[in-house]
Amino acid sequence: MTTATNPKVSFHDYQPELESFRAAVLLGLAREHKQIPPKFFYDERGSQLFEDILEQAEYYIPTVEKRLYQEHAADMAQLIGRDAVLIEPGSGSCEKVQLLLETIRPAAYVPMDISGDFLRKASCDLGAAFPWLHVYAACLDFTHELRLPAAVPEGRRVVFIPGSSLGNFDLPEAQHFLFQIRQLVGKGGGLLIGVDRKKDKAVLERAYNDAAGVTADFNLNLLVRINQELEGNFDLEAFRHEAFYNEQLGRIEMHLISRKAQTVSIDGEVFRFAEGESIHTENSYKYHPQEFGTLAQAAGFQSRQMWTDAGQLFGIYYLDGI
Ligand code: AVJ
Repeated sequence: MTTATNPKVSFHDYQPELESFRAAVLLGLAREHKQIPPKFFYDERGSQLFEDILEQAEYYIPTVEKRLYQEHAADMAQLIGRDAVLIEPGSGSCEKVQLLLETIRPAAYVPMDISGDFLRKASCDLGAAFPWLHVYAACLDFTHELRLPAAVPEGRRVVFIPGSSLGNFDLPEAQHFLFQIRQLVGKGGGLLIGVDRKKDKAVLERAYNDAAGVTADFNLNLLVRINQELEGNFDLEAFRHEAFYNEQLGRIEMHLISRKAQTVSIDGEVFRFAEGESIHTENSYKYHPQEFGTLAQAAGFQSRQMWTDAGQLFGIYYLDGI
């Protein structure tokens, strides 16, 4: 389906898991350690709040990563080659890719996102900003399936994953995801991926506890969603945001902590919370370059180059499918 205004921009809706928010919440809250997967943060308000997180000074990733793309765009483009099919799972507002498009000049760009309205707007804006670009937007849950719209032309496939999205996966999931990417791009395809590095605990914890409380709102928005979409009755005042670095597991953990003993009803089901009990909402794994290299290699990739900042906060890797 093409959009009315720009024939080079098409939108393909694979209707990602319509029922699964309810199932994930009811199952996740029935567990001994309550949890809800982070992909459910991203309704329209959640996607907007995430954009706001990217503006917070404490959240160093966007600034550092942006500078790396600006400084090394030519090197990256050289490795990717002209007329590639550039695929971005979890594309959000498509902001990062814009730093590279003029240099890479791909034959096609395939943004993938679970949030349809957001994806639609981002694709149209991108089409307007880059009139030469062919955009094939795919609305899907990339943690579930990585598929290309049939209309996407042939060409060398390169997957682009900025922003350290890989951090949300635990080790077996990350392994599986990289393997899926390797299957999608094939031998001779490529992967350009930004991965957050292990670093000082205080720096990490500040990044997920910004002073303006935007990350807290982003986390708590999950409860707003449950109230709105699943007839929940969470009292937002009775839960608080918590984020800390679990050094042993090499990950930031985000939780929603019950401020008191209470019960909450969702869709007619009642859930009990003890005072201080948590709903685990997100993990964000951090990788040493060596750790990431080993992980990618096991999935069929060979690291060609890594770019990092002077503070060694963040790494961008280019890898070949082998
Ligand atoms: C989108 C997974 C990369 O882990 O840093 C940011 C999400 N959560 N602040 C991250 C997030 C809270 C982000 N990733």
